[in-house]
Amino acid sequence: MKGIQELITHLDREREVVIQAHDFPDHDAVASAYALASLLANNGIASILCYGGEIQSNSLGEAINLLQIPITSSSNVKISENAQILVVDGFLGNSNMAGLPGEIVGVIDHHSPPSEPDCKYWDIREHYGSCSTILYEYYKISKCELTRSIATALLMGLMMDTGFMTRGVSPVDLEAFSTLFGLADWQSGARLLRNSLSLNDLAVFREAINSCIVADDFCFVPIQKECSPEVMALVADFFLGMREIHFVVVLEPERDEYRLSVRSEDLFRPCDVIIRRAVEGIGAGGGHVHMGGGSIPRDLFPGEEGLRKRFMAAMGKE
Ligand SMILES: [Mn+2]
Repeated sequence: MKGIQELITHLDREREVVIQAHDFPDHDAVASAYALASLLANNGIASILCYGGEIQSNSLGEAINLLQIPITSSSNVKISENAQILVVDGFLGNSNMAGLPGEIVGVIDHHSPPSEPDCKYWDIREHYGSCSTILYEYYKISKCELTRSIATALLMGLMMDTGFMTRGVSPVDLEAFSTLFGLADWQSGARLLRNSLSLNDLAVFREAINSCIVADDFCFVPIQKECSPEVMALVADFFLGMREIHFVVVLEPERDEYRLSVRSEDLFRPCDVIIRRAVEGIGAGGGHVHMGGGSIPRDLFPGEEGLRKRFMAAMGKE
C-alpha cells in the first residue's frame, strides 16, 4: 500500500520540499496539501505549501483563516531550482497546474491522468470521491494523530468534492467521513460550505438562467460575466438539480481563454471522456465521471454554438 513512508523514501532531506495544489484551488486541494504537509512534518520534513493563481472562493479563504492553514500563492514564495515538488489533487501538464521551478517528485490525485505520470512517486486513485480521502488513508496507515484542524479540512474537502456525499462516493469515502466527522469541527465546516455563495453572485445565476440552451437532457450554459471556478461549479450543480437535465456544460470567458465546468449524472457519459472528446484539438480538459473542467484559448474558440455542437457530437447526439 502506498503511503507517506514510501513517499519519504523518494525525498532528499537536504532539498526543499514544496507541496503544490492546483491553480485557483478548492477545499479538497488545500486540505490535501495541508494534511500532506503535516504528515511530512511528523516525519521531520518541513515543506512549503502553495497554489497557482489566487483563492477565489470566500468560503475557502475563511476556512484557511479559521484552520490556520499555512498556504499561499506561488507568486509569494521563492522556490529554488532544485526544490522537490509534490502535486496534490491535480496533475502536472493539466491546464490548471502552474509550472514551478524544481523537480516534480510526487503526484497524489483522484483524477484520471491524461497520461501515466513521469515522476518517482505517484498515487492516483480515480475511484475515490476526493483527494482528501487518500490523505485520510495516509494518516490511518501512518498512525499519526489527526488533529481537529486537519480533520475539519479533510472533511470539508470530501464533502465539497462529493457534493455532500451525493456523487462519486466509494466505501472508503464513507469510512473517511465517519472517522473525520467524529474528529472535526463539523459545525464550522458545514457553515462555511453552506455559505459558498454571496448576493454578488446572483447576477451570474440570472444570466445563466436566461442564456441556457436545453436539448433533451443536455443543458449548455454560456455566461459572459467573469466568475470564480467555485461559482461556475455551483451554477453547473444548480442546473444538474433539474430532474430533466443529466449533463451540464457551463462556459465562461477569462482574460485569454474560455473556461468550462461540466457535470454529468450519466455513467455512460463521463465528464472527463466527453470533455476531452469535445475540445480535442482546441483545448484541454479532464476530471472524473461526475465532474470535470477544461479550458480553450481564445484564438481556438469555435464560438458558443460551435462548442455546443462539439459537445452534442461528443455525446453521440447530432
Ligand atoms: Mn479533488
